[in-house]
Amino acid sequence: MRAQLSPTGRRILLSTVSSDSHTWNLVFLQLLLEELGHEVVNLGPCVPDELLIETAAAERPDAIVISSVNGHGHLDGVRLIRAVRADPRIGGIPAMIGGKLGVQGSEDTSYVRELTEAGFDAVFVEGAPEAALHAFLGVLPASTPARDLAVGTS
Ligand code: B12
Repeated sequence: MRAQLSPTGRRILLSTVSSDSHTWNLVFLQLLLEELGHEVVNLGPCVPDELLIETAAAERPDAIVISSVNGHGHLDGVRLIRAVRADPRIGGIPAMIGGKLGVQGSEDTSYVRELTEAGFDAVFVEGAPEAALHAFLGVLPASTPARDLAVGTS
């Protein structure tokens, strides 16, 4: 059953990348986003690109939020977002990524440009306040009501 969306709530597909088995970052973000009035589908750890793409095509979220902390996020993220942008069903969905995306610590932000050029709309580097994510989601277009999706309208 779908939770009630707040007026500023968005339907979020939350995931990590295929190599990443860390879970509490996803749990934390799901709880935070739900507390802020968003509806979250959390795919959990080690998500194959194909699973994320097919879930996005089925769920038609307002945004895709990727969290990765194992240090491979900058590599897996580029591959993943290129695949998302190349798929005409979901290529226009706003997407953001954050966490511990590299292995050089919070000072290293060299991957931000690569991730944005590959297709992410926003990259939240380590230490960025989660409030920034909420603010970014808040400026996205209002959510399509779930009942409209159920009858297949767009
Ligand atoms: C628990 C843990 C594990 C557990 C995970 C168990 C599980 N089921 O989750 C296990 C033992 C499996 C594990 C494995 C590994 N881990 Co580990 N792990 C940790 C540890 C100790 C805690 C992570 C955690 O749960 N944090 C709690 C959550 C709530 O916080 P968080 O993850 O930091 O997420 C916050 C922010 O990053 C931010 N955030 C995250 N994503 C996003 C996204 C957006 C959009 C935004 C805005 C914010 C945001 O918000 C979250 C809440 O504040 C950290 C060290 C640490 N103290 O952080 C290392 C750590 C993440 N692991 C690390 C590594 C290297 C590994 C391994 C590669 C080790 C190895 N050689 O095998 C493997 C990787 C496995 C894999 N395939 O991914 C490194 C990553 C290094 C890096 N990125 O530079 C860390 C940082 C340890 C270290 N200091 O070296 N790990």
